[in-house]
Amino acid sequence: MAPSNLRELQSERLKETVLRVYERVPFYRQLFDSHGVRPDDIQSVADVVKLPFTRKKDFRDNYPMGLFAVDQSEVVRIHGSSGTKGKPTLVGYTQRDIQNWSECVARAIVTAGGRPGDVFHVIYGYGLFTGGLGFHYGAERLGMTVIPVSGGNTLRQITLMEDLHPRGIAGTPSYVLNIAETMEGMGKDPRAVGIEYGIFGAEPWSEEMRRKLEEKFGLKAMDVYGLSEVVGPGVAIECIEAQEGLHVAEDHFLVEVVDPATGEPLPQGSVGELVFTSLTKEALPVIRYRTGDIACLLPERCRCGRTHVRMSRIKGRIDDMLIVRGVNVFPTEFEPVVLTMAELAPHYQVVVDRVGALDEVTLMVELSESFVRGIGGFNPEHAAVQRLRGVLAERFKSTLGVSSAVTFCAPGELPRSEGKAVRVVDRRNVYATS
Ligand code: DLL
Repeated sequence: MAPSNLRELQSERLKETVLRVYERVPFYRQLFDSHGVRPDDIQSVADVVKLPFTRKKDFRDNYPMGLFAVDQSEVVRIHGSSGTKGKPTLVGYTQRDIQNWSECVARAIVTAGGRPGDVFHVIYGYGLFTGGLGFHYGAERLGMTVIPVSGGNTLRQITLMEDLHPRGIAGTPSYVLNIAETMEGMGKDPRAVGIEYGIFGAEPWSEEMRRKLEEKFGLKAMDVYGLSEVVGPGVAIECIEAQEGLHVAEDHFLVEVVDPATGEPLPQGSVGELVFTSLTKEALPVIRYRTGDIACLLPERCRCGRTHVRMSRIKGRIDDMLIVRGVNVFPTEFEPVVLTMAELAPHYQVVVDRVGALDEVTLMVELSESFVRGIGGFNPEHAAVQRLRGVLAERFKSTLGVSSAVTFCAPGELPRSEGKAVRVVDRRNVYATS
């Protein structure tokens, strides 16, 4: 769609959404009133900045269904945030919402190279999490042959992949890497499955992880972004043509980037916090939802020809940001260093502790099996491991600007993910007295 037509469509839909929440959701009426905003102040997308923000806390305070704009009897499905932190957030969909969402996911799958008739292996968890069922309905809508495997049971995943030869897969990058390594451990080559495209998201990952997944499976890896409060997967996806930036489904979701500290809108291209306003949702419209995710919008038109704006990879979450001796670091920034060193396995955790008033960061990382074999067994005191410690410290200093302590683990020692990987272990509050 030409950008000017898109703006018109967005403006119409924004006006409808604002009116809908004002009339139907007491929370929004109060919020708008307290900010002195009336629905007819909003005449076009440019007016979105007049609206107040909403946050995760608003979902918690109105748990379970206080933000819904329809009667419960019109809600055909409930999902929840994966709740890696605190209580889950519940979200709901009308029949029409499910149709629109499926349409978004179907379009996302096509953008990533999927076609009707493809065998499509869904590894995202089925259940309250939006990943499994979100992809499932989108893939069915597209007319794919969907294998609803869900997460876990790695050996069964492998058998099904070997027997059904999916053209496409969708799952968290950390778990799909885990599947590849399990296959290699069994003497199998993941490339033999013949997967052509993988749709990876739901957790932060890096270009190095993309290269690793592409190399192991011989597939093309695309990044998919979404969050339950907004809809689930399908909010944005990379195209297979460029694999550079994720096209936002702008006819359904209005995206802004704001300064995380002040909430001020930032010019296109600046890095800040993503904020979404839904444009077509019935059951649970969201107005200027502060995602906590850090990214930027890419102003240039994509070479695939799509006109929907692209966002960068997520650089991290505001609440995961560490301040190590005054330097801001996202835990994901460790990944590129870890994944490019042959001595290390691609499994790591960032442990944060507080020593006095300062954050101390320790990277726990596994040595690779070949390296351990080469030095005659796992021995953190070995001279080669000590040398490695020095090399790593230097790389962290030069790429992240901070030094971090490193604890080497034996191959297989760190927990493996079957869904979203736990990359940060925060010990700062363990000793807090309450
Ligand atoms: O993770 C929805 C989803 C399912 C997206 C399947 C992609 C694929 P939640 O459980 O509500 O929903 O978690 C949303 O996960 O705010 C981000 O912090 C993070 N996240 C999601 N996709 C990406 C991504 C689903 N591609 C939260 N890169 C979001 C980095 C991501 N972080």
